[in-house]
Amino acid sequence: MQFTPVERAPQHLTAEQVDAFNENGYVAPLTLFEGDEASRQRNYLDGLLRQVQAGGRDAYDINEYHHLCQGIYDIVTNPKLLDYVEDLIGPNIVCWGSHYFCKMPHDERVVPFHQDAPYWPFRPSRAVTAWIAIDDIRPDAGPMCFLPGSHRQGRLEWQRRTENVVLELEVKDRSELAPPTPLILNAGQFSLHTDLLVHGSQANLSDHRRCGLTIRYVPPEVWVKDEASLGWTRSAVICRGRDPTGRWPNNPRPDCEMFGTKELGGVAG
Ligand SMILES: O=C(O)CCC(=O)C(=O)O
Repeated sequence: MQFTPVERAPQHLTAEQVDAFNENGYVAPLTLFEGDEASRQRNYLDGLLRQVQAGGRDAYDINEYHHLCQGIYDIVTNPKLLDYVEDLIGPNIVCWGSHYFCKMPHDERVVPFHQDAPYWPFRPSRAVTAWIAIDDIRPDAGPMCFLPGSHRQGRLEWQRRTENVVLELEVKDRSELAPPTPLILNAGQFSLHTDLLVHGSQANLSDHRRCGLTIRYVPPEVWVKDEASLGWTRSAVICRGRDPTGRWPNNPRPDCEMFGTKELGGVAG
């Protein structure tokens, strides 16, 4: 499994940013929300979190709700975000996943350094993740860290790590890879990274929440490797363009805020 460099002429990213994506495996910082809109997005997450916590669930549990919550659907399909994604994967864009990686203050769990591709049953490896800062991301709050250029190694060997982690896969040997570069962002800024880039994050030892919304985008020619993995496609949204393969479901914009089977109410506005 190898990284395919982006060769298209960009419309919204600069040629230098596309070169940086090819060279480093990510591009950042880009800006999606500013001022009041960034605050509105933070308030929206606060509302979702209140629901999660009231149900005794974990802050990381806001996973795969973009086809159920209008507020998340609207981020996933935001035209400005899609303009940048289009420059990397082309005019037909499917979103199959979204997940708030919400590290609460003093959360000691780490995200071990990993590549995304081995977690997922998709072929070929062409996914791009948008990681949108919902909070200001401070150096002491366990920011996401990228290992620049690691995507050019192809798929790396991994091992399972289970203690004090949010995700369990870990790249076995980092000795030949570049040191981690922390992603320091203001709320509303975001990065785009390829699914072969090694990345992870440390504990949040600060008094501040550190939340990023990840959104997984692929061109429609990417598909699951076998029938048993079809569940991974079930919450898909065709965000832009069309699906010439006719395989991807296209969930419509929800007209409310559903969380599990419960209406959230009042958190989208
Ligand atoms: O937010 C984090 O710390 C990790 C996120 C991550 O692993 C991803 O976006 O794929």
